[in-house]
Amino acid sequence: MPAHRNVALLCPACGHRTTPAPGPGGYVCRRAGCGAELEPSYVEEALPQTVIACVGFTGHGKTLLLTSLLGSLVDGRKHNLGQGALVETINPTAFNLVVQHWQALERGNMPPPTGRAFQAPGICRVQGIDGIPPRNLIFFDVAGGVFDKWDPNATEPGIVSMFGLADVLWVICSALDPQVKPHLQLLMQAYVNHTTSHPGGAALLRRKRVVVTYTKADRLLSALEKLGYADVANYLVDDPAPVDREYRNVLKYVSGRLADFTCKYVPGGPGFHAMCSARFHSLDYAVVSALGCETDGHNRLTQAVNPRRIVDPLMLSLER
Ligand SMILES: Nc1nc2c(ncn2[C@@H]2O[C@H](COP(=O)(O)OP(=O)(O)OP(=O)(O)O)[C@@H](O)[C@H]2O)c(=O)[nH]1
Ligand SMILES: [Mg+2]
Ligand SMILES: [Zn+2]
Repeated sequence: MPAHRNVALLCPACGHRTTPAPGPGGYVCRRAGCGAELEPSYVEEALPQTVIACVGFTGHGKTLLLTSLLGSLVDGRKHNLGQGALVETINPTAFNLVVQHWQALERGNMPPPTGRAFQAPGICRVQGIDGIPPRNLIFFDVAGGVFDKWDPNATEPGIVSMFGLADVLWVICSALDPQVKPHLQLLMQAYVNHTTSHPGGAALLRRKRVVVTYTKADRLLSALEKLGYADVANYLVDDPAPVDREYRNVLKYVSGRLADFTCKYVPGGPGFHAMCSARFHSLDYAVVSALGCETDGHNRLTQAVNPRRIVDPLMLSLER
């Protein structure tokens, strides 16, 4: 039997780790009740993988960030990952939706809110990024409603499994937004308590990274300026530099400035920062705008979609 059939990989349909079984078109998931087909290139080119899970209350911008990031990367739109960077989809069904949503945005239409709690993750292969060996990226997006009352015993098993598998948690927060519940510590405390109450839980957390991503930066600009973060506001407006050492230094600088902003101005920020610094492998901050402009309140964009800094959380997630 080829060695790759013994490699446990993540099944995009059920969100569990599986060793592939032979199937009609190549391979299928071995888990009872799933049996989904697995793409041969996914099974046979077993690249190292990074699992990224989006965590955040409803309406904070998880789906639009993933739509802008993955839709534009797969589309080959201009980005600062470098000329040789190649991003390819592995499970076309999950990506069809992302690409449809991205194309809707390019026509000025907003995609609908995330209905089902657990969605199949999107998997893509990235290569040719300076300093980052080829790897598979696996993105989970869930409906934020599950975080409003995080109860692992009552939550869909796919979501609990997602938390266990994630290498990086993207904590998605629309800071200073009166329309959405923004308490950062509440978002993570129940999950951290639950995990550390199990044997090995504290060690599991110490292997995970946290990247807080402040969304809807187009709405934050003037507040950032007023509160003494004009450097961060300028960073959002400037055109992104290509991914190189200097860019990485700037990312870390901005991350530090946003840590300061978190502890001073974000509800639940100081407790969150202290807890995540102590519990997780690393804690970084980024700020993005998936749209780059405001919506008109009727699901239309007021200008052409113009994402800002959406590659930053990804780069913070892939750094060693
Ligand atoms: N101005 C502005 N608004 C945004 C941006 N991103 C998201 N929004 C607004 O926030 C709303 C919610 O964004 P979603 O990405 O659907 O939020 P979500 O976190 O996926 O929400 P759930 O799926 O309900 O958990 C959108 O419909 C937009 O109105 C942005 O970059 N700029
Ligand atoms: Mg969503
Ligand atoms: Zn499966």
